[in-house]
Amino acid sequence: MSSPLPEFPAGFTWGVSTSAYQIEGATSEDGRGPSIWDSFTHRPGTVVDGSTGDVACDHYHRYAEDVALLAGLGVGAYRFSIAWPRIQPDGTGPANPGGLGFYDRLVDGLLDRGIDPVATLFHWDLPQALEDKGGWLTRDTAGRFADYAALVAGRLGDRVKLWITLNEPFVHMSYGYGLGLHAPGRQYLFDAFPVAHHQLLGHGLAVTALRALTGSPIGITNNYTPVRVQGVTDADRAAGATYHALHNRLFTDPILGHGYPEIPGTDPSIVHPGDLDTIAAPIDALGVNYYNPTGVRAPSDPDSPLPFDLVPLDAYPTTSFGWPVDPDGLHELLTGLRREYGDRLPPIHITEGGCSYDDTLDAHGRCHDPQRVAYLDGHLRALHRAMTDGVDVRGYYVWSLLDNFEWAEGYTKRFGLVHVDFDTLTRTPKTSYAWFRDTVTGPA
Ligand code: IFM
Repeated sequence: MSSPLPEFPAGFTWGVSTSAYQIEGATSEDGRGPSIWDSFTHRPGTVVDGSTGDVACDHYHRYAEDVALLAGLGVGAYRFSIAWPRIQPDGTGPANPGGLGFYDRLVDGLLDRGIDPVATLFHWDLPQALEDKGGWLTRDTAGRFADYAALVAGRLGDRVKLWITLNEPFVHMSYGYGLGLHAPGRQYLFDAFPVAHHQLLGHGLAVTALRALTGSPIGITNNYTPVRVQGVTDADRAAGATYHALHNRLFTDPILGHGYPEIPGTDPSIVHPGDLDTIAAPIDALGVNYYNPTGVRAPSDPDSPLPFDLVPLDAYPTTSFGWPVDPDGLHELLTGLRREYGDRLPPIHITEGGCSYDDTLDAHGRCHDPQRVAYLDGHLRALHRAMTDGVDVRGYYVWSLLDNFEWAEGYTKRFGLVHVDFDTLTRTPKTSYAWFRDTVTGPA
């Protein structure tokens, strides 16, 4: 942080991101139905601290305070997600007025403060009733998702400024249906491939449904990771290529019209004629979430069920999650996307970037988080270099506005620019909040 940050182009969007289950709480109010995350977190042993999102940051009741925090931050956009089970408690049928009303108030509150609402339609909280019918393993869920998207856009289509269909479908597939570490907690390994296809199909159908109801840009958000092969053998390189195909290409190739990459063990028979055209419906924005690179090598156990081992990268400092901090990885992945997809690549929005550290309040009630400031500073410089090198990036959203419920890690990982005391729900802006405000609004 020796020199001032380079200048970003006029019109570049600065924002912050959150998601419904991670902050809202109020899980049974105003007609909301149960989601797979309610069921999962209430099953003993699923979340490290035994916690749930029942209250989370209580954003559902405190959203006005949170909108004021956004206004104080000076951001131009706020990315939040809509909880499907608030809109359709059982995942089908007419919209629940109580659920739509909440997002209506939130969107208007943002617009009143000059903040663009950016809405993600699915950030992993599937209505439990749909999971009971097979969830994303079932083709029907794709159609249900498009119906839900239409209900939301019918109400908010005139005011949401950017639509994101799905958040990180790779993580939802692999953690939720492959490894069982997230809801719904299924452990199907490569048999989870239908979850990829049906999420993609749902995305494509939702894009078409949204087009009819909004003039705002539409995109999808993927999580990307530069693969660092840890080994020198052909088998290590092959393992790296497989992991790259799975994590980085499975959800991007078909959306950008390239069809599916070769992935060993996946069953192509679930892809019906016409599906790839539906999935490749043109999009206006690609959401990119970047946190860290991943070390990969050939499996050390010949009986491993996976065709790769994921290994720690010792050369980097780590966050409290143990994630390696490598700002150059952001430059590498952005220039790599540009190289791989060329002119098919839509404008990129970095819909998430951030880090968890063990942030505490000092004796004066302040929260000093210099590591987060350094993380963001380094990543914004890398982003700027990628833009100078020709990648079209329109915005950067910090994950997250608030410390929140970090899935299987419960409340043990803090990603916020604002500290949350989970006993009192008091919000305390951290040093990084002031730093980001100065970055967004320019020197005083
Ligand atoms: O908290 C998550 C978010 O829900 C999706 N992207 C990564 C974040 C940090 O793990």
